[in-house]
Amino acid sequence: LLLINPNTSGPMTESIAQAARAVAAPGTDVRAVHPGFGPVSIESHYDEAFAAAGVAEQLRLAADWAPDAVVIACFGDPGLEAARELTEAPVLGIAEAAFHAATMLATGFSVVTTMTRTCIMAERLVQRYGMHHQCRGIHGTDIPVLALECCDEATLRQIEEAARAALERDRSGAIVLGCAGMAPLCAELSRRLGVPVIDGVAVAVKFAEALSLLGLRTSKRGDYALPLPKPFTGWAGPLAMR
Ligand code: 5HY
Repeated sequence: LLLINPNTSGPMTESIAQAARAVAAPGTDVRAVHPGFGPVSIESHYDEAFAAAGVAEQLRLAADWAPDAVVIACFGDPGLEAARELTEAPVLGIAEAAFHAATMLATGFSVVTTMTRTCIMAERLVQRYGMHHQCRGIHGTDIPVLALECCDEATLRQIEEAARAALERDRSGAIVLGCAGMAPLCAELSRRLGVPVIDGVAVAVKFAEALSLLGLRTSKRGDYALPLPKPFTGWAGPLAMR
């Protein structure tokens, strides 16, 4: 399983990998990577533009060992559709996976994420994935993504309180964690809140295993067919389809 952290923070890649390996089946070899270029955290549309290209770069680099499945471990699911064009393996974004899991556990869920300005990204994903009836609210905490790398009790309490307020305000039954960096907090938050708290990293890994074991792969008919070969100029030259 290819696990891509689309930001370039090494410590965050490692914490995401630990969360994935904690739930992966014994036979699943999780190979965690991040792009060779781009932002250390993804907190804006500008960051996300480069992250999407970084996801494509890592998929192209992994082509020679042909992953059985791919997980994009950033809550904006950057580069998800382009990634699906590049491989026959199932490709899962952690937001899409978490949304689907939440709809199986509660009639309504709330998202608690990092910077408030990134809520628009989750809102657009909810619309794109058709989850607008089940997602009852998306709430920022203005915790910077990289602040989660050394999450103290105060930060954990801040996320807990935001989730508690969201459950009340939205009349939700479950919480979706809006950042891959929150993965290590999932179990403790679920214990404190007494509701399902869904970490998209763990869910995406198990969904990916399930699809792979069922032999279900990305369709190559229509818009997920391989991109047409054409030259790419400048630094992107090596990323061109031959
Ligand atoms: C993430 N950013 O999961 C998102 C969180 C967000 O660098 N990893 C990031 O707020 O979009």
